[in-house]
Amino acid sequence: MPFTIESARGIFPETLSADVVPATITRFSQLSAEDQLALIWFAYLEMGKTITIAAPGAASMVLVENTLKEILAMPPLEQSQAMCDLANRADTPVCRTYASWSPNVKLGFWYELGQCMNQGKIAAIPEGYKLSANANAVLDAIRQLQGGQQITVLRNAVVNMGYDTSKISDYTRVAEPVVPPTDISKRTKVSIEGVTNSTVLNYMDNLNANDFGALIQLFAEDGALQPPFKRPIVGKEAIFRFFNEECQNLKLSPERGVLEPTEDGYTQIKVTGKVQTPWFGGKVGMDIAWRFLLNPDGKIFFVAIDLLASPKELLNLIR
Ligand code: ECH
Ligand code: GLY
Ligand code: GLY
Repeated sequence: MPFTIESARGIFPETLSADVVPATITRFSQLSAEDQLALIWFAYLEMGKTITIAAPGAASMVLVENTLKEILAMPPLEQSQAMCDLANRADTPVCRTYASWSPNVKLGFWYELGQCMNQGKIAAIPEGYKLSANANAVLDAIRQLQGGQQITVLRNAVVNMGYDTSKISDYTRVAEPVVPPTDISKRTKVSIEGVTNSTVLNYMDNLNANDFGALIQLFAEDGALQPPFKRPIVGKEAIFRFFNEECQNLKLSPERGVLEPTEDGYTQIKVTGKVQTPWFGGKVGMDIAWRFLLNPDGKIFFVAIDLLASPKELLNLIR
């Protein structure tokens, strides 16, 4: 076999991803828990002036209900402590429960806490809280980012909170129920300038239709998918779980691409375009590249999804 997952990660090396995102996440993670929470609160208030977050679905609210009630019942100082514990990744029952939730359930939980703060139902970030100099610098760095990069930093901060699951011997993963795929009659088809490959077109159309059953059939048994700034997820079973837990209701709008045969019957294809998350819809467009490597059977051996450094990168299709 000419490629390993590790070597496949290097296809289309000219692709410039938004390295400023992991750099900002690292700086953020070095702040105190108090600073982290206050910083997100301030960032959230500023962003809220121009973009609104969609309310989470009822199904994910049911999943966080008990924990929310528990926190609402606490005296204010304990509420603040519970939130700091989450940012500190402490070992508490709430932090263990939180750790078992999928990213969207975690985001829905904080969405509700934010609503409660606005309504004065739960301890807010103290009015006159002064961020440390470092925290102010990180907030400024976030202000400089493009919208898609800002929400990626926020999502990451939320996903990283709670107790470390690798330290919990057994836990049950909690995610929203999977919605049924879009009815065939209501599906849309993408068209991509420069690409007619059916695996790539079906990938986009099936993901847009939440048809994860059909989508996973496009992958090789030992195939891998690499989300932005993450290690590859390897094997059909793990990828299928990722689709069900984290990829519902995305909107992919690929625009253009290039295809070139490579070693031993493999084909590499790069596509660029926009992606919307259901949380922000059309208000935040993310500039994305997909770097596919298809095996000789036309199955996906590897696909990387990159958040691009700038809109200019949408036109960078150099091999
Ligand atoms: C408050 C203060 C106290 C602390 C906290 C607070 C609440 C914060 C809240 C934050 C909410 C943030 C949200 C962020 C959502 C971000 C979503 C993103 C989605 C990106 C998706 C992409 C998909 C790409 C993919 C493609 C594929 O082809 C394959 C699959 C996949 C304020 C109370 C914490 C409420 C809602 C960035 C890029 C294209 C890889 C998925
Ligand atoms: N409101 C967006 C989601 O539940 O994914
Ligand atoms: N933001 C990348 C992901 O969905 O994992």
